[in-house]
Amino acid sequence: MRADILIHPERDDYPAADDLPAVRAHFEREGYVVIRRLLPLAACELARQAFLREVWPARRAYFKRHASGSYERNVYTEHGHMKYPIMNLQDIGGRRFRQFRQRGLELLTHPQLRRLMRQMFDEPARLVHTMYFDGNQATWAHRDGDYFDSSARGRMIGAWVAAEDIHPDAGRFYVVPGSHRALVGDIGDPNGARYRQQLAGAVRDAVAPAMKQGDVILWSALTVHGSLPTVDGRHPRRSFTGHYVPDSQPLRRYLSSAPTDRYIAVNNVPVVLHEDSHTLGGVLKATLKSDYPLLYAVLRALR
Ligand SMILES: O=C(O)CCC(=O)C(=O)O
Repeated sequence: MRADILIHPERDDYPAADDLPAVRAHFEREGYVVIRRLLPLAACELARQAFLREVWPARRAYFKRHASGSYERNVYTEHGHMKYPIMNLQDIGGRRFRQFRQRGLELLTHPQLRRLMRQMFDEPARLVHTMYFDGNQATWAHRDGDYFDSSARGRMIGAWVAAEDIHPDAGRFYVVPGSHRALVGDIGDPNGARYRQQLAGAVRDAVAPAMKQGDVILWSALTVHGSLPTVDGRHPRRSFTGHYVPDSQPLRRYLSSAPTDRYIAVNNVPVVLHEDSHTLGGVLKATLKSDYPLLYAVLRALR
């Protein structure tokens, strides 16, 4: 645990999901809110099991990673957890991981979450970015809105979904209450050292809620958050995150100029695709990475 982070004792007086005024008031005041048992345990379990069955044993397949932004194979911790999260499961191609992709996206677009997002935005939501976590990469302190956001600054909302009961020592997700209103002005390149230093400095007073299967944390695009260092590496932290924007607003990306108008629909929620899955070349590439990784590795080495 970082010695300089003060983790507040859990008060757990979060509003109930159906008390919308209280949910919104907490979110607007603190920059985050926890909703207990929002999602059915069975839906969490289907997604978690699909990971264990399809992705965890796949030593050779390539998945896009959050930390590097590149396609890499699974790296396992000394306790056998997949260390680096998978980014944008909607872009996984081929057939080999289709249950994981489908079940994960079904969880992030579940009618309960879809309804909550609609209420938060006063209009339907679009899912623009997703992640899956097994082990802990110890995510650096950041604000999502420095990487991408809705066209109206700060309106994007992140959701962290516990796919299982998360052990407190697994490297809990934390947020810095009130930070969505505290940091203003130019804080530089979000992949640069200055940014990381400045944001890490903002993490004095964090909240790291204890999360049980089906619990969800929502946070604002401008709220500083990350994950605590792992205390006991035996424990995984299986979870999905989704980032949502109001459907009427374009997604704004600060670090890439990739087009944003292609999507699939899952549970009636548009889910933005990030790879060129609309071209034959794009489909072939995505299929190679997951279903024929050895061939992909050879072609990559020849390039
Ligand atoms: O749980 C984590 O490690 C970080 C998740 C996160 O930062 C995000 O989804 O934006």
